[in-house]
Amino acid sequence: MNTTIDKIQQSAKSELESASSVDEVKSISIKVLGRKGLITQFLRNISALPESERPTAGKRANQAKKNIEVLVDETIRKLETVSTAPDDLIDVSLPGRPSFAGKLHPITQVTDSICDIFTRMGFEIVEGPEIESDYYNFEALNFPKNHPARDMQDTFFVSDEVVLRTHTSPTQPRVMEKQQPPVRIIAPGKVYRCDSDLTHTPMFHQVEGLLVDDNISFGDLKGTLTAFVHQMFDEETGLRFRPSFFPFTEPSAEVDIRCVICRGKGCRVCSQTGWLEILGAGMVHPAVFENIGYDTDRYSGFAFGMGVERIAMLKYGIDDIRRYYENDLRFLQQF
Ligand code: 2NM
Repeated sequence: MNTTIDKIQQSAKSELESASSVDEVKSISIKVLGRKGLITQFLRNISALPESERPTAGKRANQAKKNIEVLVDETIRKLETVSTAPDDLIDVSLPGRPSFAGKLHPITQVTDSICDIFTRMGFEIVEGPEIESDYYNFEALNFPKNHPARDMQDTFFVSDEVVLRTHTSPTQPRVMEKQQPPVRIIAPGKVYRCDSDLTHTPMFHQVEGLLVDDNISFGDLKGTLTAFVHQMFDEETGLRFRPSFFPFTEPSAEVDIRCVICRGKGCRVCSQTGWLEILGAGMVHPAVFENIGYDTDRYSGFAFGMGVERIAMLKYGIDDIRRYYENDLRFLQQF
């Protein structure tokens, strides 16, 4: 009799120990403790025992039942903890999520390298307002009242006398008004023109330079810009100065470099000419110095201006300026 109840308890215990799911535990529980289970059957059979053994057998069976119930509960609790554990635990062996490192916009990078080159040649960086008076944007720079650049088609007017600057050069008379030569400055920044296509955006970036001192010649201008091009592109890059016209310089020149794509053979980028226009320049017009009050008998100077987007397009071989402003990370992350 005792051996039977011991066997039931023993085998229930070992089955529960090796159970791997809650369902399995439940079926063990039914098999042992259920209405038709082993313990119930055992209790029903007690009447067949000699009378003297019945009380002890009953007590032992009930004790075994309680023991197994406790084991069932414990086993279920253990299995439930294990099965929810993966959600709560941190698996330190998994690779980490990559962190996203930000970087400077390609136009900022190119503006910085242009500024670095001129800073090493002794130029100082100056900045001015993007909302500018008609006086500094045009009048002081010798753009006459009827100049096409002053037309509504090209210039964003804030009011009759206030514009979004169309170039960064207004910064320069602002500096000259406050100091006598020598002046050696570059003015980087945003400028605005009412224009939009493959090579023009209504907002773009310029760097303009100005140098004023005794005995400044066109040779100084050529030497300075040649040094710039050789550092910006490479030492082998050829330059060409073509006569041109700007209201604030006389003489004026347009500066071309040998095509960085085909090296001068002729290709789509240089329209088969072998040359790429990269900046405008010239000797500062005496009328500009007269507006400031500089002694035009003593001082001369040169000035130049370049579009940063254009330089960046040539440097990186990009054919659509709008790529810079679409905020497409697949494009921007390449720089
Ligand atoms: C250019 C081309 C030629 C220029 C002139 C001046 C100033 F203020 F000195 F008169 N600043 N920048 C200049 C001259 C800019 O950009 C295409």
